[in-house]
Amino acid sequence: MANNNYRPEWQPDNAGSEFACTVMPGVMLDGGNDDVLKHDLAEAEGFKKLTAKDYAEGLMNGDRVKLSRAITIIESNASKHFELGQEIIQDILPYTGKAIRVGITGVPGAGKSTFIEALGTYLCTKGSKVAVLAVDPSSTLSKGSILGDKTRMENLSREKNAFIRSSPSGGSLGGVTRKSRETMLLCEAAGYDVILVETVGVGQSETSVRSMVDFFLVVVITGAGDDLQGIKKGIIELADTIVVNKSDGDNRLKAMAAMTDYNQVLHYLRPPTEGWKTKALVCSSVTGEGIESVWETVIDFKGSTGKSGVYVKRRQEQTLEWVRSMVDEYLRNRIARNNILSERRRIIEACVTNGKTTPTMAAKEIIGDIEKILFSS
Ligand SMILES: Nc1nc2c(ncn2[C@@H]2O[C@H](COP(=O)(O)OP(=O)(O)OP(=O)(O)O)[C@@H](O)[C@H]2O)c(=O)[nH]1
Ligand SMILES: [Mg+2]
Repeated sequence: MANNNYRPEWQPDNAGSEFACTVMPGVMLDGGNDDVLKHDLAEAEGFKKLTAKDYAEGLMNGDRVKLSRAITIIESNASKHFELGQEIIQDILPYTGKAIRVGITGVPGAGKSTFIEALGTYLCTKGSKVAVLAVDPSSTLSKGSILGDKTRMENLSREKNAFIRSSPSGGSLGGVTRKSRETMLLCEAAGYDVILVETVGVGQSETSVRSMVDFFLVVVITGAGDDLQGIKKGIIELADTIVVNKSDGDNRLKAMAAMTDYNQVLHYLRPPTEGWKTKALVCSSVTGEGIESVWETVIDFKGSTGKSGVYVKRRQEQTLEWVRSMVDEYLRNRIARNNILSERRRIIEACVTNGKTTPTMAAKEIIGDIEKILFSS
């Protein structure tokens, strides 16, 4: 450290105020006299002392601070937090499941966050409590994305009935998905009746979000003349509705034309939800036009799939699938982390590559090793 002002040591000696960068003092374990630090530590102590029951009661009374902290516990990778987190989930479980869970995806820049801002604000004015979660299971690099979103959701973040939370970052795919699902349950117990989940990043996030929501909405835009190719067919096949966004100003007619094109394509695709016909709609997240009819579509969906039993059946399947995927992931990790197994596998795989053993024999040997090392007691 160059001097007592906690300036970084690489800063030139004659640096003026244009070097705005300062370095925070480190955590003083004892003898520190920093009031802010003491306050933080005291708060962290209190935080630890709360029981699962305290959290459960707090969040059911609509205490947003306790909700936030319960989510932090769920997101923590520490094992002591894991136990507490599970106890909280167990306590609140009877009070979950009442919200409608809506997943929102779309290419970067399609306007997902702006759409959520418009829809969320609309729902709050109608008396709903709206929780917005961003899920990014595919990447640990986009930790900062929610910061951009907070500014894009400026009105919504001021609503007292809205709660916005970024994705947990880091950890395995299954870990992030678990955290997002449990966060959703916490929000439901806290009385949020609409959960909007934005997918951030690309890759597996769409399927992972599809597997945790009731209704899946794909936001698209008109563009360089390749509207229908611009978005992967696989994603369209997951959609319960397609929303052509940015239908305003000069773009309005183009958006309407795109909606017609999408409706034609949808005609030939099998919808992902039994008994529900996926339709394309238009809206503008800036002017708000069309937002209400998007929501009416969600309500229609809930009504008709609720009546047919598809709604409940999907939730049950999703929950069981989640349990199975956690077991799968546990087993995969245990195998991958075992050094002896890794070394054995490497040798056997080399034998396959150079033709010394057949794929079937190799698989048999690898499985034999797994049985012997991990499962023979
Ligand atoms: N004209 C117009 N612009 C919009 C509309 N919706 C979003 N935008 C603009 O489009 C840009 C991207 O919007 P975002 O909401 O950040 O898009 P996103 O899909 O969340 O983007 P990522 O989170 O980066 O994937 C912003 O500049 C918005 O102001 C709309 O309905 N009309
Ligand atoms: Mg966004």
